[in-house]
Amino acid sequence: MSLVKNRKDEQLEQYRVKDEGEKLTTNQGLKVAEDEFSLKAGERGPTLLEDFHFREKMTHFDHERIPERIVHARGFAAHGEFEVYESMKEYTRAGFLQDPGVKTPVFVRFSTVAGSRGSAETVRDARGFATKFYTEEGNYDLVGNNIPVFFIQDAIKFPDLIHAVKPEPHNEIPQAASAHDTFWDFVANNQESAHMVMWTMSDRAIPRSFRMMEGFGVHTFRFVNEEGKARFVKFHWKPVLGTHSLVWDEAQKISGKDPDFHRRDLFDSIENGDYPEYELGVQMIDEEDEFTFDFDLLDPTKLWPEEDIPVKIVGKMTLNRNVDNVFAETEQVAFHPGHVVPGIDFTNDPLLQGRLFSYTDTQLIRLGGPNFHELPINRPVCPFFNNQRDGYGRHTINKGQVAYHKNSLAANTPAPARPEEGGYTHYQERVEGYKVRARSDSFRDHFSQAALFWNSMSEAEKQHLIDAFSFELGKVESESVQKQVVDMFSNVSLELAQGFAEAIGVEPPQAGGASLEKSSPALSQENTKKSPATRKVGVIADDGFNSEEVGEILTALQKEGIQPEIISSKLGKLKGTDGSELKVKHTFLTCDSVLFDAVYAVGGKGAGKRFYKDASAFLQEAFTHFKPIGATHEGERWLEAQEMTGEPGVITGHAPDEFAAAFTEAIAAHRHWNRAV
Ligand code: HDD
Repeated sequence: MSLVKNRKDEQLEQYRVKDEGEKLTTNQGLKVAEDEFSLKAGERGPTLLEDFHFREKMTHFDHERIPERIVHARGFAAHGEFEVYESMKEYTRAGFLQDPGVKTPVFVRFSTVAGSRGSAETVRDARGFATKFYTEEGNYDLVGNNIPVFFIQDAIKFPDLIHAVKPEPHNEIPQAASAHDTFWDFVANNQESAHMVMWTMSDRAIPRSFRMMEGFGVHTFRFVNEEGKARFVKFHWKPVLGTHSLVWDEAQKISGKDPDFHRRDLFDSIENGDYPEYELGVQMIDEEDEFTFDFDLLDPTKLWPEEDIPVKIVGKMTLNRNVDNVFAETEQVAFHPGHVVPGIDFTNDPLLQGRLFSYTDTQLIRLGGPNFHELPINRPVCPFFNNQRDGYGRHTINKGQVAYHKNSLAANTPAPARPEEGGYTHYQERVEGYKVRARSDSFRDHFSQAALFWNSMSEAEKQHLIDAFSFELGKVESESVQKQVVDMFSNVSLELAQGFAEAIGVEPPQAGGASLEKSSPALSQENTKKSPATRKVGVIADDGFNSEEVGEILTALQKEGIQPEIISSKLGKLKGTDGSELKVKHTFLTCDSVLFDAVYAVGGKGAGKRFYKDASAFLQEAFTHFKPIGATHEGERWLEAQEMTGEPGVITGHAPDEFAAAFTEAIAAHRHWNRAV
């Protein structure tokens, strides 16, 4: 655990308890003399009701579970800090965005959306990216996803969307997956989902790591400055390591080999001191320009192309501390898009408006009452005072006789604050209109930005999209639904619709496709940052490895922040040619090719037939997942035998320093799509 201290950390310290080394007591503080046998009438007799220790222990256990989140149930979180690079005073009066040098404590929870709390983490899904800033003006929550748009335009449809994507109610299948009839039936009959579906069928929905995905606030919010001038704003998190994904076959296999893949990655990185970092970016549009775009700024199925409206990078968040207790912190944390601070305000996006109701409502059932803000993880670091009282689980002991406003007995306190004292004032937007249940015409174009996304993809990414649609629709049983989906996406791209129609046995459409030619290079992961740092390399070695060469190469890789882990046929230590040793971390039985970013085949004189078989399977799988592969000595011969030599991203046959440099570059490239597999 890091020694970093900040105000939130100090606050949490009051609640931390270490039981180790203490005497066992009841919750009333009574020391307990025996904890293995219940109190009985005779050694073989019935248990007695008066056994208060048994009753208390059992009752607590019986009540240990709370309802899981209806969405985003599977999540993992960490603490950190945010610091702004330059003052944002010109745009917003938000205190935490004013002073470089001021570190605001944050708590970030990443999640999948559809799966239950115990589901696998590398499923195809959007990822939640929820950040709580513990600012001096109160908590500010940016409750976003790793996808910049949403499936629906109006919150009233959220229960329908979620009912459709969750396991089907008659058999509770499938878990944490959208590859089933009800989801695709929803998509085809709610075509506003087209754009987000393009994202969930893309590589974005199978991130390599929580550390390597973008975050988006999705909605258009408002920044308001000291003078009361407002601008529309969209929020972005940009991962310093770049945005990288798994391949689908690999993601599915990881779900079985390590269902905790993403939390393990986050937890281990923080423990190693490889702190995940994300830069905060904002896109801003002046209020006067609200109607100058070919989409509606209030429509949450639309993004603002970064080439048209640049992302201004304004600060950095560093996650530097794991939680002490997952239930107390990660499970009990309560996010809410309505937790804002002065200088940040809402717009009339109908999805956002509905969210502003839903989040408190869900905490009431999940956390059992209206005092969830008093839980240590949810408490602001600034004091809070009001006339709210009582309710389940109340901790605060409010003194005095007055709990109402206005009053004279307490000199009319706690008193509302004026804006200059930090009081929140809502942006005074002029609104008028008839009371209607309707959708604006400006929300009706569902396909242009879906086509923009398609146009922006590289060839490999386009193929992944076709494959993903083919997989998902291939699992749908209703031919009618399959056909409707083909028809729907022929409005986005004929190539896409024809590609997956073919694969699922539906007559491919002959006409269609959007006329849009525009693309947005920022949407393609081909153009993301590339770095070898923190990449895991499986090093396959056995006794008799070439000590000098391997030693030099591993040191060079580690210098670049690459993390080699030795894999062999058994645990223990391997002896090299000069007697030096390598500690084995995994055997072929305890790990798998899919759990590594790259493989380095070292071999060793001791490697027999069985070893060769295991190593070959490992390499073959890495090869088909387009991973960087390096090989020296016996390893090189293994690759030759499998005809991998010379393929892109396969590094062999150099002097150790040249090999290490070429392999590092191949690792930084992430995957080598132009390989013949
Ligand atoms: Fe939501 C949780 C993100 C639309 C209702 N949502 C939740 C979480 C994230 C998001 C990251 C997990 C927070 C955590 O880690 O505890 N939700 C989004 C985004 C949306 C969105 C980016 C679209 C832009 N959500 C949305 C709508 C509704 C909800 C339209 C309902 C009207 N969301 C909820 C919820 C959850 C939730 C039911 C479940 C648990 C919770 O709130 O605390 O209230």
